Amino acid sequence: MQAGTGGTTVARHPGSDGPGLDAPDLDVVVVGAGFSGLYLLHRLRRLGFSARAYDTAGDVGGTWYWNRYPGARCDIPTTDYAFSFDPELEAEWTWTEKYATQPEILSYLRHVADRFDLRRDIVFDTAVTAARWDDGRHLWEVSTDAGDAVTCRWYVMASGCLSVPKPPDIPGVDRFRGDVYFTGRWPHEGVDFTGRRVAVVGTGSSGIQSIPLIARQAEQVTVFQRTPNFSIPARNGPPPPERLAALAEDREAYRAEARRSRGGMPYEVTEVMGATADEDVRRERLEGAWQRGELFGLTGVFADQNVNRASNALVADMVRDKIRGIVDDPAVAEALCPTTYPVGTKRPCLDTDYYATFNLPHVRLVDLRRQPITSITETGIDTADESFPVDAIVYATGFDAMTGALVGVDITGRDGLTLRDHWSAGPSTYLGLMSEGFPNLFMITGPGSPSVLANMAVAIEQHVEFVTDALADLRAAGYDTIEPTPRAEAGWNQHVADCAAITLLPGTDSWYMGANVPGKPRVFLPYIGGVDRYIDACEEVVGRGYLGFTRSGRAGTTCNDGVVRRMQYDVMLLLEAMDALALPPLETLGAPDARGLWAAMSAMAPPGPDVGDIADGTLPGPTGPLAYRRYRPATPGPHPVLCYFHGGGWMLGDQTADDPLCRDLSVRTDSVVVSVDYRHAPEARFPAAVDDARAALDWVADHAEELGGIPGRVTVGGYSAGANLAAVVAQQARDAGGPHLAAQLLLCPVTDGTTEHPSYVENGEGKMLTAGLMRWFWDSYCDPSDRRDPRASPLLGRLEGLPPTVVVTAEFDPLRDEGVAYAEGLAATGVPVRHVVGRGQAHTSIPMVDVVISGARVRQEAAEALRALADTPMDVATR
Ligand code: NA7
Repeated sequence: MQAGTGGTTVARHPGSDGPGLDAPDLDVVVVGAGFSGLYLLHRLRRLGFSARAYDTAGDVGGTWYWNRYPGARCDIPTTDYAFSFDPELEAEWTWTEKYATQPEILSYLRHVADRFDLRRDIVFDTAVTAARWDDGRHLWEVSTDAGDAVTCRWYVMASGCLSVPKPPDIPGVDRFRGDVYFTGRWPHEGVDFTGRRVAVVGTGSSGIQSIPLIARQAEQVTVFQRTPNFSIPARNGPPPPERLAALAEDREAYRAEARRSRGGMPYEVTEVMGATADEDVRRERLEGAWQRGELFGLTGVFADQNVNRASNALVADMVRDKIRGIVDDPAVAEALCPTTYPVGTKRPCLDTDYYATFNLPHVRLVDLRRQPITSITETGIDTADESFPVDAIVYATGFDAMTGALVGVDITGRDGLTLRDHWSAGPSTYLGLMSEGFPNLFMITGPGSPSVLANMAVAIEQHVEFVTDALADLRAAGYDTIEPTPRAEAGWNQHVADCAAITLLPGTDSWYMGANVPGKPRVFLPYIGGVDRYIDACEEVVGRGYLGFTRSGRAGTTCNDGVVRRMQYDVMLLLEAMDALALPPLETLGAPDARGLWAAMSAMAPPGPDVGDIADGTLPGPTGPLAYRRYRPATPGPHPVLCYFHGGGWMLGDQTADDPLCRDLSVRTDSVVVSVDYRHAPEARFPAAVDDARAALDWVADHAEELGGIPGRVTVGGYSAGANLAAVVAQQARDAGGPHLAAQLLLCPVTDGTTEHPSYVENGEGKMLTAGLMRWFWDSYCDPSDRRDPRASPLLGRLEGLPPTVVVTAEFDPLRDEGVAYAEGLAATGVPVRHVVGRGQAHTSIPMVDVVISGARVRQEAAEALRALADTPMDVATR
């Protein structure tokens, strides 16, 4: 690997030509000997690095060493929940079930340890308690609870996402004199519940898996449920024949497909939208998910179920109906039905006979929402209404997920910074792999990586390969430290949060959000963009010379700063979908066909939100009537009025073309929106559209009251070329002494007749509005000699005295810079301006209501800014 392409070598390393740095005891120390630790040791050894792993357990296995409770199984099919790095290993191991039991998975991991002779580099029954970075010697000093102290160049936390059980936060928890068990720390010899009265607290996956088996033995089982979970039958049995057949046919292709998939295993991805699908299609898909018994089946019934509440409710209703069909007692069935959060926003479960267990006479459900636990007592559990004497309590109360194990070790990075302090407001990582200030510290499946939302086996293998390949690359290039830059890390955190924000998941109190641990910061912890997208990002980082990392060593110091993902996730998907359609560029079609295509695409868009009422009409234009459509909010009027002009490069569309956007603006700004058509190029060239827009504005202002508006509270606005017209007529209204405008709203406006701005170069290709298309629009609309006329290029007009203005720009828009210039120009002349930056947006994404969900935040910000500005005293600068 070459030193960073495009990177900047800024300094020579102090010891680069000298005797070299202190040699550490080991190249690598690994914490954990589960899936991650085992594969790390194997790969590190093969690459010639010395390595040692520590684990508090007495043997290998990680989560499968500890979680020995009855019924513990994986809930990804075991055909997929296994290592894929060695075809021989795969060939020699045969799983007996679709979802293997904990003992079978543990035997597999023991087999892996034996086969690759890994135990000789693992220290068991030993916890790493502290790790301190020595910045002078470029190494980590690692200490253990056995009193060992060892130095290493690289330190890898392979400590698992769900490995630190959460202490039950229940009053009186230490008082109980009977037997206490934690599902995550189950006795190795097993537990016989025969003849005993057992309480189980917690109904997550561990509770749901164990309760039916505990009920087979115990004399009495009382389940204390705080939040019901969505669970579907696992339908366990032999490994799925279709997956076995696909693996037998082409193992490598199957494994590659897993890595190119959203969840880390091959799975059919549907395009069926729950919100719009026919009833019989819905029914078939819902029943199919219930019958199939796979988690990704439940979370992927409909393409929109994780972003659209109505679609999600279809899936939730299906599970609730099934629960009601299984559980005999309607009151118990209702208590088992999750109703307070969308399905999939807490980790759903797979079960075997879970709901039917509540039909057994000796099993009782206690709904803690109705009768909360007041205290654990010496003899049992007291709720607000009752006392429950029991012989044993099983706590299935979950884990300090994703960060617990990482901050559980006292890790101190550069300048005495501890990881706990660095993450006090929530974890901050680059790619979920590293954190700034902690050189040479890697995390396997850390927060900010797909991890718990994916097939962990695939997530782990990919991380281990990234880390070990990175170490080999560093060694080859003469570096001995690597650390993310603050900018790269902040950019990744933003991307992780942006991806989550599109979905319903951050709205639910779940361990994905850290909500199950009192006092833990609420941050969406895993990366929800998918294994495939995540791997793309990792590959791009490496391909671009370790983008976002600083590397140092005898080769010097190379800082290759940058952000790997700046575009909003849904904008990226939109652009890819448009690419896949391979539509001819509009500018090659001629105006009539371009209009046809434009109209066809507009017709496919979701309708946008409901408004109070919509009416169509005409108003007098300079050469004939102009059609308009009026949107009135459902709230009591009168309302401010927004006179709106549609986008389409002065050539395409009409007063209804931006229907979803106009509805959205009406709702968000609580305004009557009057969308007025105007004459289009090339038939009617500049300044026909301006003249029409001017006449329309005058008419709307004169008729504000009839339109349901407040006289004198008229705003002008538009999108793209429509925003150009809005800006122009606002200047004209100022010059003519009226109409008085409360504000103007310019969404991605054209303000300048040149196509020279840097944003044209950066975003001129591949983002729907291209530089070529924009040139065609200009050429069709306006002679080159007219383009410096302020009626074409309002940026060149006089900006003083314009009404308060909201300018919205999109980061990936050829028009971005002229929008920015207009906002800056207005502000420089004292016009009150709010510049709303559509971070990660493209020109066409901001108005795509209910298609690009991230655009809603931008429109909301613009609407709030408009309300705030329009409410400022008007004698400031309006004439
Ligand atoms: P989970 O999924 O975190 O479930 C823990 C359960 O314990 C959940 O029902 C909690 O209710 C409940 N809980 C936690 N604290 C309390 C208190 N104080 N009182 C009553 N109930 C409580 O952990 P699991 O071990 O089941 O599963 C973890 C993951 O492991 C699983 O998703 C798979 O990925 C494998 P709450 O929902 O917080 O109201």
